[in-house]
Amino acid sequence: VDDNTPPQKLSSRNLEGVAKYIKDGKARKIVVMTGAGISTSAGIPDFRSSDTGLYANLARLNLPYAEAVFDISYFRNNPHPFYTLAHELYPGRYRPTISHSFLKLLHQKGLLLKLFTQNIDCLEREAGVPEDIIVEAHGSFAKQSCIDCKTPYPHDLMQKAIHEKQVPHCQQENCKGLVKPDIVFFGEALPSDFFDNRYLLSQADLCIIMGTSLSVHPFASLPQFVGESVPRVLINLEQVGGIGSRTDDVLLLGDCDEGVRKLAKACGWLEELEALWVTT
Ligand code: CNA
Repeated sequence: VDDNTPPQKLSSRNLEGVAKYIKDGKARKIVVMTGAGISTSAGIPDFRSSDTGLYANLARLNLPYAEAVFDISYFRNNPHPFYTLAHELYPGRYRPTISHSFLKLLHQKGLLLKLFTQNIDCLEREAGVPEDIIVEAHGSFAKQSCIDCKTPYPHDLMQKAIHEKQVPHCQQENCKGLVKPDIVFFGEALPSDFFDNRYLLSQADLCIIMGTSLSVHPFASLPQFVGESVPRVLINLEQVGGIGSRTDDVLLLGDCDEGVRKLAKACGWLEELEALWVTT
């Protein structure tokens, strides 16, 4: 659509239009999709930003190609690069951003139907979004198991291994397989939770997409399942995933913390949001 095509649901295809739609009570089932960009201001690098992204900074791990660090066959042969990275990314060091608190605020207001995140950093949980609202599409550091017999591995031992930069092994007799956090690697299936909750996208009355390059499938296809005339808002440094092609798509290009502050302000929630974030 060109910019002159009138929207069907929104009064205008901009921040004010989205805020009015929310304030008028038309957004009661919001689905949010997030990626690494909502955690960069917490100090966790994303993958694909050209200088600061993880892939641009993996040379020291001597990988054959950057994605190998999250490749299950590579991990079987050499788990050390992943564990070096896990040591840096492991939850506990980072604090949720105001973008995470915005998700908590939507939940508190009873407006958040589901949050689909690609992030593995657990910051959505730490910001107070309940576990049953979150679909961790690429898993997370919350659990870990043996890659061979799938037996869960105790969390305290995992924390110890990460802290001591050791590679943990399965404790089952006759197994001794490698243990890995239940993060979805390239070559592994997504959790059933992802597929079981996809139907919710067709029930959404507003979709917000934040901090993702929408380049990893099948996650990247989620916005297509949102109803044709349902507003989709992209809060991201760059335009991605064809968002902008529908009549009610809104692009809020820029930093996502800034974007959620502006949206909260336009909804009359800014003070509440800042207060929530400070106490997280
Ligand atoms: P990505 O491919 O690295 O894309 C990040 C996107 O966010 C890009 O479009 C950036 O332009 C944008 N971005 C970066 N910083 C900001 C900012 N401050 N404000 C707004 N936009 C910003 O990451 P995706 O999540 O799309 O890729 C999916 C991978 C990345 C998943 O499998 C994750 O597991 C994986 N990942 C997760 C984390 C984490 O958990 N924090 C960190 C790094 C990578």
